[in-house]
Amino acid sequence: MPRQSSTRPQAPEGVSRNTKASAFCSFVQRYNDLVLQTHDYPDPDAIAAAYGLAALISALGGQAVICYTGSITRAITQEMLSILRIPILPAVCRPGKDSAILVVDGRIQNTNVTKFPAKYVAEIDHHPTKNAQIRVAFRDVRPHYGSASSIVGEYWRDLGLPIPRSVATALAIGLNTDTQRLMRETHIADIEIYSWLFKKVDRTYLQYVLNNNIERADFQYYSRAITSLIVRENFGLADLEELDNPALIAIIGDFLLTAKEIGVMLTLALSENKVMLSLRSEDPEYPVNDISMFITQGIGSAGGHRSMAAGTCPIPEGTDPVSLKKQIIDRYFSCLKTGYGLS
Ligand SMILES: [Mn+2]
Repeated sequence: MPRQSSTRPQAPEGVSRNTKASAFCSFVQRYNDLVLQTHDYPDPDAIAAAYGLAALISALGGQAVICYTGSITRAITQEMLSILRIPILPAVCRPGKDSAILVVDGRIQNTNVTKFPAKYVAEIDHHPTKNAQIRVAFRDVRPHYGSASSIVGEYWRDLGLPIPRSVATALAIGLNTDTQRLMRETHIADIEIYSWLFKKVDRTYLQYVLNNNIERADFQYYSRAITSLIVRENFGLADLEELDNPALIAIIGDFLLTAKEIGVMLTLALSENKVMLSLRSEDPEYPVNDISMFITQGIGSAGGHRSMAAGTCPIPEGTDPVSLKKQIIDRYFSCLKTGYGLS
């Protein structure tokens, strides 16, 4: 049972009863002590959306903590946490068995949401999925939206609550990052909420974070990516070898995709006992959510959007990672030959 508080959160007056924002208010009236869990290795969108929700729940009279599994590997993301004072618990935090968890920027059933032995009661996400839906107390899934931050921004706007500057700034960073500065999977709703947020953000800090996404130490991996790059038709492939940093793998994939000759990009890296995959596509005939699932079928897991996806393939004991990588690469390029025979 959700913890009952003597001061039950109330929906602000004048809120239309049929919006998702008011449904979220009703949910917070029932569950006013929540754990907000992002997908593993949270990116700026996941962190910002969780932060925006935690502040909103608090404004509605409830309370929430943010937790995640994996690590936050980007220096700029770490800095965003400290400057905006985002209260995120370290990866070692473990919710208790009575905790009520809301998953944000991912789905409860995703493999990239490591489960805690607690009660999963809600999900807010913008990724498409083929997983069956489980029963939850609250669900807001908008696969056509470019970011989870956009959904959370709309809650603030639609509830008519004064959004703190740090929350607006974080949401604007998350929205920009996931939509590649409003150029990827961007819905008109993302633009509309961005225009609303933009009036309330710290513009200097927003610009600083968005323009300083990489560090000098990353350049060696750019170098590896460029050296290892193979291009067949419009399919690109790069192998970064050892790199335990899914965010950087994706950033480098985005960079290579900006080459005119490349329309689809697979970037690989080895991390601990797994091969990590990051996929990007700007060719509508090659949706990488389908390609990623085809590549990892029976040997790993994957998912994402038409234009961005990620996956992992564990290296079985005694197996040579080189042969696993070869299998992944062969499957990837076979997508070209088979046309769109992805099932
Ligand atoms: Mn996202």
